[in-house]
Amino acid sequence: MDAIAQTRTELDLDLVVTAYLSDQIPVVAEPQIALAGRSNVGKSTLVNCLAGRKGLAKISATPGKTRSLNFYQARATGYCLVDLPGYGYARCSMAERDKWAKLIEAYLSKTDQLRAVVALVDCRLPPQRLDIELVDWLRARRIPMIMVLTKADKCKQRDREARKKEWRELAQPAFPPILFSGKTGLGREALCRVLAEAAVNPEASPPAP
Ligand SMILES: Nc1nc2c(ncn2[C@@H]2O[C@H](COP(=O)(O)OP(=O)(O)OP(=O)(O)O)[C@@H](O)[C@H]2O)c(=O)[nH]1
Ligand SMILES: [Mg+2]
Repeated sequence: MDAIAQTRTELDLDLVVTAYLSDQIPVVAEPQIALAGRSNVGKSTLVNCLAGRKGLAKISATPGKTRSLNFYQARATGYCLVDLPGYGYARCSMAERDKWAKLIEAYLSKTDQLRAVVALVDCRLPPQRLDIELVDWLRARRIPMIMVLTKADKCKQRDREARKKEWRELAQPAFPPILFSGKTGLGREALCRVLAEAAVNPEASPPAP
């Protein structure tokens, strides 16, 4: 199925691997796109929205729900989405961030197939320190970035556009920031198109070591 046809349907996502520790991280041959962002920002909700299946990824109003790397294979498109644990919520955030960084570094060192990282930020909030750290971290590793502004259904149109502009200037992502709502499906098709493009984009190939 070509990428355009795929954007009109649900992504056929299957959870194939869950890794809690670095030695559980698999070597996956397919192109991969990872989802990163603070706890509670809506990463797992986005997976479910793309798949059109509410119970595929576990979501929770309590931050810190996802504690593992979860690999979802998008069968028809041939790439993997990797739902990363959220970070930056616990009080001991330095230790938590250190753990997050180690797990992600372990992941990055095992794959040369990472094509891009989707950086999710909450549309309702001005850029947060942890969001900026993530963006800087990705930029330092030359990992192409797709910015997704989540919970757009809870944000006024004027504020949404202002935030989008702010992030475009701040992060200079590989693609224009996407306003997204897991509740209404806003931005879903645009994101599917960008994911399909990023997965095959030779410009967006392995990050610098
Ligand atoms: N209104 C609205 N609520 C959302 C949206 N996305 C996520 N939520 C809610 O935000 C909460 C957290 O969502 P999750 O998808 O579990 O967030 P996460 O980023 O995976 O969180 P961790 O696994 O802790 O890192 C849940 O209560 C969701 O229902 C959205 O687009 N709109
Ligand atoms: Mg989650």
